[in-house]
Parts: sequence; structure tokens; C-alpha cells
Amino acid sequence: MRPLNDVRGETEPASVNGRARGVLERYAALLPVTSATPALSLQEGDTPLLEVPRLAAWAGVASLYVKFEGMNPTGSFKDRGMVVAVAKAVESGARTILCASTGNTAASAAAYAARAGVTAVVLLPRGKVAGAKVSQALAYGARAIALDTGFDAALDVARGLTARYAVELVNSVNPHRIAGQATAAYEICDVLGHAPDVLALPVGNGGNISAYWAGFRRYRDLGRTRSLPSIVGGQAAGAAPLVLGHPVESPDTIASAIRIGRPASWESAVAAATESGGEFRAVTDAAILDAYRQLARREGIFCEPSSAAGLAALRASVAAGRTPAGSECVCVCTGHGLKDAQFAPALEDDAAPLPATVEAVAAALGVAERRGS
Ligand code: AN7
Repeated sequence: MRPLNDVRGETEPASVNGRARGVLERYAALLPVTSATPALSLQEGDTPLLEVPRLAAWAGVASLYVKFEGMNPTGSFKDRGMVVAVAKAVESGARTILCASTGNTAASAAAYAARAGVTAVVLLPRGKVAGAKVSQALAYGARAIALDTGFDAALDVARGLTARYAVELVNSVNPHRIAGQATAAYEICDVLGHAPDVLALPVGNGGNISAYWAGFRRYRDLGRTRSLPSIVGGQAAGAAPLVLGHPVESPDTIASAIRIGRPASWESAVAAATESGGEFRAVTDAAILDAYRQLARREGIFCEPSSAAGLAALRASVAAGRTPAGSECVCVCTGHGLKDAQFAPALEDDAAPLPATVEAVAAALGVAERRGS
């Protein structure tokens, strides 16, 4: 397989003299960076863009790449926007940042707050966030507050708080988050040398789909790509307000990261799907888990279940004849599998333990003995 780091048309090098540049440094010219913006970085960005031929066959498309955003420093795409939002908050004199979160935003906010020397407060829907994400936020020293509600109402509280009190909101309604997340679109174009025909990704609050669409358009306007992709947004069937066209009161899905019924970036998310000629597609939990399993087994990519909703939606879109099978596609896998591993053990049979002997294990494996032994 050809390494994809031999880039064509790269305009912003990922490293200089062997030192990785984070998002703020690499894409400074395209971000709201001033001479007063702190050089905050955990070396986020520059994530793998993996060519995945076996997964392409499964999804029914001619060409498929996975942009594995789980390889960011806190294990999700949130780091791209968080580094910008926290740097700008610090630049403006803020000492406390705040977000509501289904988990990944909280972990990222906590990490960048620690790195910047400010306080993070994270509002979490009680019992609805994957345990590893809560542990992560606490490990970075965040003040975590559980609220007896879902994500949507927690975000209402976060917005209400930041409107009245001197704390900086770093949810994706903060435009610096969107500007930072747009760098993923730049990277895809830098590596491929052009924009793909189709970009598929999971959609919850609608921030990331808005950021990608803004990013691709920006690169087109700068003359760095000629075309724009169609964007396919995957929503869990039990939490699919953008597919239904109305908010969902009690969103329900195993994909906890995208268990969101009232997306804050509703209008820009709809604009991204419609203006790009793409669509939103609802996928069942079973289809999400199937895509999750295929990513790991066919290509060695372990993402969290929510992350696989984009791939599930792409496959469904092709099967429905909506996305042409001949397309060159990029599927964004937004978070790492270790974030939410509770569905992974079900992939393996729960075999009873064996006696700890070479013979017992060899017999169970059915492997041939070496000649002469
Ligand atoms: C793995 O962390 O909303 O459509 O509070 O964690 O931009 O919301 C997470 C969202 C996709 C959806 N994949 O992105 C949060 C939060 C993963 C995610 C999304 C999320 P948006």
C-alpha cells in the first residue's frame, strides 16, 4: 500500500524541521490568529487519511478513505476547534471555560484548559456519557458537574450561564470552534490534492458538518481545490432531528456521542447538506454497530460506535442509489474506540478460560506443530 503522506499539492506543511505543528501554527493564515493569540498546542491535527479498499467494497463505492480523527491528542476531532477556542478565550482574558457535552467536547476542553493554565467546567448529562470520557475530563482536572437531564437541556444551561456570568462558552456555537474544525477539510484536500466527491460523517449538534462545508468552500475560494464534495450526514435513527425535520424530545441511541435531539447548528448543518447536494440519512443502531465492526475488522480502525454513523450512512446512501457507486469518498471517524469500548466485547465470543498450558492453547487454536519439535 502506498503511504498517503507523500502529498501532492500540500500548502501548509504538517511539520517543520521534524517538529509537528499543531492546528494553530499550521493553519494560522486561515484562522483568527493575531500576534496576541497564545501558541497553544497538543500537536493536534495531521490525522491519518487511510485508503480502505476492503471497506470501500463493503460500502459499495469505487474509492474510500477514512479520516481517522480519533488520532487527535484527546482521541476526537474536538481538539481541532478546542485549541482555537481556548487560545482565543485566553487571549481575551478569560480564566474559566465552560461547555455542555456528550463527552468528547468535555475531554478536549479539559485538556486544552490544563495546557493553557485555565479552569474548565464541564456540564454532563448524568448517566449518559461514556465512562472513559468522564475519567478523561476529570484526569485533566476539569470541574465536572452532572445534570439530571439530556445533552440539549445541558447546553441550554451552559448558554444561559455564559450569557450572564464571566465564563467562556466553548461549545461549537463558539465560531472559533468551527474555524478550527474546518482544518480537517484543508488536510483532506492537501493530502488528496483535491476535494473528494463525497464526505460522510456523523452528525449530532451539527457543528462539524458546518465546519467541513465552510472549510471546503474556503479552500475552493482560495483556488486550492476546484470542486466541492457532497456531504452525507449520518444520524442515529433514534436521534435524527435533521432527517425528520423537527427536534426530537427524548433522543435514544447506543451512539451516546450523537444522542442529541435539538442541534445547536441546525441551520448551517442543513445548509451544508443541501447546498453540497448531499443529504442526512438515519441509520439504525444495528447498522452503526455493523459499520463499527467492519472498520475494525476489515481495516484495523477502532473508532467509537458514534464515529461509525458516517460510514453506515454512506453505505445506506449508496444502496438507496442516492450516492453514485463510482464516487471517491472520505468517511470521517470522529472519535477513538477506546473512548466507548462497551460494545467491543460483544464482538468476541465469551470463551471459557483455558488451563495455562502450551498444549491447551495449541489444541484450542488447532495450529500445526513445527516440524522437528
Ligand atoms: C465522536 O462532545 O456533541 O455534529 O458534546 O463526540 O459537531 O456535534 C460530540 C459530538 C460526532 C457530532 N462524533 O459532532 C460533545 C458532542 C463524535 C462526537 C459528533 C460528536 P457535531
